Amino acid sequence: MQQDINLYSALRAAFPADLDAVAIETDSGLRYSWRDLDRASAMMANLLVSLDLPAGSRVAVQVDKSVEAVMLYLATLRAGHVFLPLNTAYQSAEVSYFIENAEPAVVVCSPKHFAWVSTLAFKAGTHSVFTLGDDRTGSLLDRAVHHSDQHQPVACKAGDLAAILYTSGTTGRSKGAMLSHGNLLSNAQVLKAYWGWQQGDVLIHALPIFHVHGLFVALHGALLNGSTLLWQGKFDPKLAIAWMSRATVFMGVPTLYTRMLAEPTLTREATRAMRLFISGSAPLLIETFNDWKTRTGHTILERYGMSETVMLTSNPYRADDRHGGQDERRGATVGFPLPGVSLRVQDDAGHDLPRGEVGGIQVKGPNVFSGYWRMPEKTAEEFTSDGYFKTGDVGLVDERGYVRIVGRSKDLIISGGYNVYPAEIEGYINEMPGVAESALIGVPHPDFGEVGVAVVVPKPGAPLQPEAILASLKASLANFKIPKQCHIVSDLPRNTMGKVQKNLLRDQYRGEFA
Ligand code: MLC
Ligand code: AMP
Repeated sequence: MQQDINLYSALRAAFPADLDAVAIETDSGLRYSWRDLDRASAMMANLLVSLDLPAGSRVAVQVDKSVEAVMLYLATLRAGHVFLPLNTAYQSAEVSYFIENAEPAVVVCSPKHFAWVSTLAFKAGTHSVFTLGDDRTGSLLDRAVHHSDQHQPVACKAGDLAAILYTSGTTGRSKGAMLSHGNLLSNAQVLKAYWGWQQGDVLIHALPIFHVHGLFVALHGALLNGSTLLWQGKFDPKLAIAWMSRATVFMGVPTLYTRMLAEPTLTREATRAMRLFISGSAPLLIETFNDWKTRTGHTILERYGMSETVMLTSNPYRADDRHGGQDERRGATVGFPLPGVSLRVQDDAGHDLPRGEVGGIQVKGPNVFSGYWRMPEKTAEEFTSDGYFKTGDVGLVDERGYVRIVGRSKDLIISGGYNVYPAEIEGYINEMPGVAESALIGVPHPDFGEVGVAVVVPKPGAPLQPEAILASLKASLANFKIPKQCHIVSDLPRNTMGKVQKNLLRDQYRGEFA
């Protein structure tokens, strides 16, 4: 259920009584207390208030991971504005689109990017541009320090916007998923109970904080439990394992698990103090699930979610008798719909499918977003007439009630937990001189799970070089979107309708990184 409360107030209420206890300890040895989080976010909130912006103004943030960036997120919630986090890998063409589309009143960027980001932002009508480095530098902190460390969070309705997360579309431009205070808080409360968060829990936070997984699932989980976070600016498998003797919870995308499995220090002894390992954002291979169990004795809990919905399903934390006493964490499944989430599988004609049959996964619940920012038609297309959100994931509910994801109806590659939309990359390649057409496909990769491979057809007689195509993409796009391989071919396989048969290309190139 959703409550009319500012998300920050709900998180603040869970802070421990001893505000001088350590809330966050970083990999560079810094320690921040709960009082530090409260006071610094109050100062930043007061800075935002001093700008006299309309309620619900967007605060777009593209900065390296730091505790101060968390404070800025909390400050934005407190002040009743809308947090818009951006992947640090995005380059100017990508950032330009987000700024023009979201029209943020405030933009916060890394000091090293101030020149180009501020040019874009002021052109788009942004009121203020601040900088924030990952070493406690930048104009945001310089300005915030002059403001009071007392701030009363703005009163909120459950439906008031808290964040906008951009997610690329299979066609056209990225869409901003609008998430409310109620969406985020209700999901965090459900996960707190479902995953058995308990006193004394300590979370290893190793993910970026510009996506649902690191920003909401991991951060809210710890804050709502008053739990200390061990904070990595960038994922370091050796350090994560070393920290496990004094932590209890770890959350990661599958790549983080495979990278830790490659470390000889990952043993039963090293993980003895740990209570829970959670994986999500991309499919966890059954080999990884099994290897982890063999090496550590722990069974990874896999869950499933999206930017538009936060968390939807989860394997059980503890076996209970809701499903005939049979509950356990099962590899290659994403578990059961979370309490409050209604999930169904439908065929293309809009009929509900029985257990065991594969179709489109649809969901409804207090966690599901209200729509895409300023895109009412796109929003309408993605919801059914009875209010279910069409996830674009294809799967089934098995005979025991576990949800299994078997594919996607959206043309999407998930690489190391980041989404790459082939349509966007193909659009760039097709604009290059000498290119007739192209296809981007996802193939298995031992580290990233899946990576993009570009298959390009030249115009007659055009001398195309794969390296030149990749270099040209690198100049404009975020690094994780760059295909890991490029092939020049004479034509693309098509079906009788003229549609490119990506499945045949995938079969042809699937061994590329095996
Ligand atoms: C980095 N590279 C990637 C990549 N990450 N390529 C493809 N896919 C990725 N995910 C590129 C780098 O630019 C570099 O290229 C080369 O690959 C090697 O980089 P690296 O140093 O090995 O990568 P690293 O910086 O260590 O990053 C890997 C990673 C990171 C796995 C730690 O990708 C990561 O943090 N992923 C987590 C993403 C995440 O949080 N997803 C949650 C989404 S929320 P070059 O050419 O520059 O050398 C969501 C909802 C839900 O999906 O359910 O949770
Ligand atoms: P994003 O748009 O970044 O939020 O990515 C959401 C997508 O990630 C979902 O629609 C799924 O396709 C995928 N995803 C998330 N968790 C899992 C999981 N455990 N298994 C398979 N796919 C997942």
